Amino acid sequence: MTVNLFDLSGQRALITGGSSGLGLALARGLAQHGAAVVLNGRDVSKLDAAVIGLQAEGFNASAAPFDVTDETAVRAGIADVLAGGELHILINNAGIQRRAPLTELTLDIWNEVLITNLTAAMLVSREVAPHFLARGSGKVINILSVMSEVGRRTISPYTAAKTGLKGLTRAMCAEWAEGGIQVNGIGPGYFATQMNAALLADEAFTAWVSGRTPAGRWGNPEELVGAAVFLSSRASSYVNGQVIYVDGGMLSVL
Ligand code: GCO
Repeated sequence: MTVNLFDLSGQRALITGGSSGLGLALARGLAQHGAAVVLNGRDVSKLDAAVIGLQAEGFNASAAPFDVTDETAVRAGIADVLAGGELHILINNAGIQRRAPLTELTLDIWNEVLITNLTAAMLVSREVAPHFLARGSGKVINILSVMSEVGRRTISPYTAAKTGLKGLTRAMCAEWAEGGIQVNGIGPGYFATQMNAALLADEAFTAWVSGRTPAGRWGNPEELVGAAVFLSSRASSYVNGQVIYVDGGMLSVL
């Protein structure tokens, strides 16, 4: 009898920041492997357009519009998601990028990045975990970055947040693994997304990424799906507290 360890049929996944970029690519990828996907976002029209697009492709997709940085909104939003059915997978993908030299950084920008890229993952996971623990199973995937390992000029809040998210991944593992939850991270390298539009428009920077990445190119959002399907599936039932870097080799080579 053939077994497909990566089959997500019967699973329901919530993807924060799911209406565009890597989040939407991950939602489509999990749906392609059988999961029902719930897309979260703050912009309702953008979110609805993404959901309608996935539904038009024949996937089971729905919207969960709430602000992942607002504790009260998260509590109500997760209650709504759970009222719609069981949840099995949480992908903490929501994130922003704000580039500025540290000496010009405002506290507002620092706080905005840290609360969106780090605190939100805690708020959403803290709300979802009790349901996973009650069932004795669940998957939490935090979307880190190569900036969880290295720094680059002008992105200090993002780097601090993504490094913190690596630590939070391990902390969640420490508290929830015994309860049947696998918590892991995925660390993308440089991917061609809207968040990086300014970088992609900069020929010198794009050339630097291609030269600094052993694969010699930027990643395509759908290239992140494999790691997400693996970490969402039975194939990773004994994988916990780990980070899979999908970076074309960038972190492994000087
Ligand atoms: C930047 C980029 C990076 C990448 C990604 C790498 O300004 O250097 O936004 O942060 O997008 O996060 O993993």
